[in-house]
Amino acid sequence: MKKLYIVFAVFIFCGKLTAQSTHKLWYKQPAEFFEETLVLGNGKMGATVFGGVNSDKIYLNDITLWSGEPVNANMNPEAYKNIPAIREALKNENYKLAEELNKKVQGKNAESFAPLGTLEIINSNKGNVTNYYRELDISNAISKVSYEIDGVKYTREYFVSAPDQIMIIKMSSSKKGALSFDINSSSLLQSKVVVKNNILEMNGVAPIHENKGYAVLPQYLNIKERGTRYASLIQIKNTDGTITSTDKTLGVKDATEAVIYVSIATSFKGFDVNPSIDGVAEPIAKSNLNKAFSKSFDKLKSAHIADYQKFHNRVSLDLGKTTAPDLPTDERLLRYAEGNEDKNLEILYFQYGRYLLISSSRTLGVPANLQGLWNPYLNPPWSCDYTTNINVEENYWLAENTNLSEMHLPLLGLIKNLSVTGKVTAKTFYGVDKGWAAAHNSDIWAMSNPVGQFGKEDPMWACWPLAGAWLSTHIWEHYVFTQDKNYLKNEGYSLMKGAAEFCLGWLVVDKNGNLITSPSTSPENQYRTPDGFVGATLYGGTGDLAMIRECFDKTIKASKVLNIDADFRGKLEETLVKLHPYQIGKKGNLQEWYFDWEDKDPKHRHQSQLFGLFPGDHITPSKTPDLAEASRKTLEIKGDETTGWSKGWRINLWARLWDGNRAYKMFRELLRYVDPDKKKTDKPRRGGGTYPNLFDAHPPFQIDGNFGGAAAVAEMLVQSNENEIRLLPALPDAWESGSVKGICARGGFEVSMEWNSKTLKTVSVFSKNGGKTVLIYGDKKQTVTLKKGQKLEINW
Ligand code: FUC
Repeated sequence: MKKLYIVFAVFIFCGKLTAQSTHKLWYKQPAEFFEETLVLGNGKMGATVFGGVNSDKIYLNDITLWSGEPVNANMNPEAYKNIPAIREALKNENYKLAEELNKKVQGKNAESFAPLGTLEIINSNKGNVTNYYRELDISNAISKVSYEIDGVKYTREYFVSAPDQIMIIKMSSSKKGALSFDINSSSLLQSKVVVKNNILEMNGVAPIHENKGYAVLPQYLNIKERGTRYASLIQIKNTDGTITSTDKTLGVKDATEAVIYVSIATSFKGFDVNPSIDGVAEPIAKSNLNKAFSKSFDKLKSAHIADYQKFHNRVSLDLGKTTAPDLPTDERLLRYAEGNEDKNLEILYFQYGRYLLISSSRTLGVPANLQGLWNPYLNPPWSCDYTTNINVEENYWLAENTNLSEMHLPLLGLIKNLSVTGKVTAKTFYGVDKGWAAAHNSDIWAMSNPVGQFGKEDPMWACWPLAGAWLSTHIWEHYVFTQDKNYLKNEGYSLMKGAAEFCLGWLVVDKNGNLITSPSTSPENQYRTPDGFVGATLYGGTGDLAMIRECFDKTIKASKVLNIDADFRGKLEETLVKLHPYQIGKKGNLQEWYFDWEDKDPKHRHQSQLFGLFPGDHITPSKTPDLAEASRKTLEIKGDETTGWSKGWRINLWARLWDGNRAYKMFRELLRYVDPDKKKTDKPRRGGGTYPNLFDAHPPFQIDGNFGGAAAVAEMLVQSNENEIRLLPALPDAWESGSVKGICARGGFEVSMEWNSKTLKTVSVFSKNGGKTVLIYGDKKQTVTLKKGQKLEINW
């Protein structure tokens, strides 16, 4: 017995418990490719860790380091004058002309999220490496590397702290004085590196705008008035050995333990503030470094863990018994992709989505971008910006329901900024005097104009002014989950109203007397007219109208909650009933286009016509069964093979159709193993899925699929609106027994449940602010009324 205990203790000590983990990503080798790295972040600073033995590369990002400067929203002041001619062409069914003219309603493209730099630790202890181990523990947001050389065990521990705004790397060796290494700093941007007072310092500037090849022109360094500055400061605290330095490196010789402090900052001070004149980087980085350097490793670590767990621990999930073997995460994913059961991997993926949001979304006005905040590229895919026709919104689908409401605030901050630039966009591009509009892309400068480089690019994606309508629904979601009336009153409602005002001004009457948008596009699909024209510009696209329905519906609800603006509410109510109604096509599908035209690509990744089913909620199997059935048919026609984010969306759509098994089938496909983009193998595994580090593969890496997939897990377990909570609405057969704690529901409730043999056993509902809701499980309903802070437990 004693022996057994010892064996067990050894396993625990090595961090390699045999039950496969719900909270650890681990590997037996360092990362070679970006999609194998382990990422850390505090919502502002991001670190991408390779964990190499001889050279450990760490990419550093600051979420506020972007190319460009505050946008001049008035960039195409007469663009709106083209709208009547486009409408006329559309009225005459001259789609080719309308498409051409639509290009005149374009502005500049978005700016790009910039990589700050790379920190490299060059290890002086060379030799034969054994027992290599690398992990990221998402229960405490700490990554670790360990290995042995000639009998000496080396360990590294990495975390990025939010309370202390610092990255910490603790290096240690099991043998006294066996640790020696050097650190260097470099950047793909303009930079200068110096070592001063044993601090390795790098200063530089982001490019003023994205240009071909993304070259940062040297003269920008000397133009004081332009561009965001950045700084990175690195200092080492040693217990023994000596600190060494050259003019470009900092190191330690013959130590047993050393702690590396990494502080970064930028001069970004707001979307409308010149980052060169009014902001500084180095003094902020210095001040954070000095404060943190005075604290011990243990103190920093416990503050970091407490801060992170405050969010992480709010939700737990258990999916019942599993027989999957314990494997490194890359092998585990491969095994799962072969169809094997691994419930704890599914939990890990869900919690990893939450981990990524906590780590990337804590900077007001600067939400998680296309790659969260982990970007090593000068010229990242799609500029790593905010694409508003799905991607940035999908990033936030899990924020409220998985109990991370605070992480939603950065997006709500961007919406507020967009309402400022968007007022100019509404007037100058669309001729609408009231309200605000945003278009296909945005960036840290809250750019709201339609993109396309002033007429150079395809209207299929560049010309789409409905982002304000879509984004405004996030404000309602934040309110309806948190019941934060002050936020709605003081800030949220006016933003919603502004988005609705633009829509009111943008709608026109069609030949049947109904209201439609014109011009319209349906992100980013194209139609084929009966005479063979393939285009994007049309009138009355279903997606536009679905977003307007949601925007109006939620704005009406918000005005009722606040008991204000009765006249405006009346106008929205009147307009809602005049919108061109949904059409069911000859194939039984929900029509995407005004007419029952063919799609250029019937399997297209976007499904904006289903917006009302998810993320909206005006289509449901109970309220609108015909439209729900047509939505199902649409999804069937599209098939399940698609990009990462699109799979994430479809899983949520199937969940909303209460088809748990189909949702689960697609969830498994979202977790299909995908090789790193640059890895050369005979039979590369590509397509939408998941990379070895559990990053979502569009491909390339986009974080939206991670967030959409995690949100869908919650959506399969709990669905809600302001009046009701549906329990286990889309439970797949594979999740026969399990329990969940802390899922949030609209109305300000928190739900925990246990189920067995696919049957609900117990449910507990906690009310944040007091209120009434109806619990629905299958055919059974139960009304509950709770006081603020009250919790009710029911044996169902
Ligand atoms: C939209 C999508 C693409 C890609 C890009 C970032 O334009 O259609 O698939 O995800 O955003």
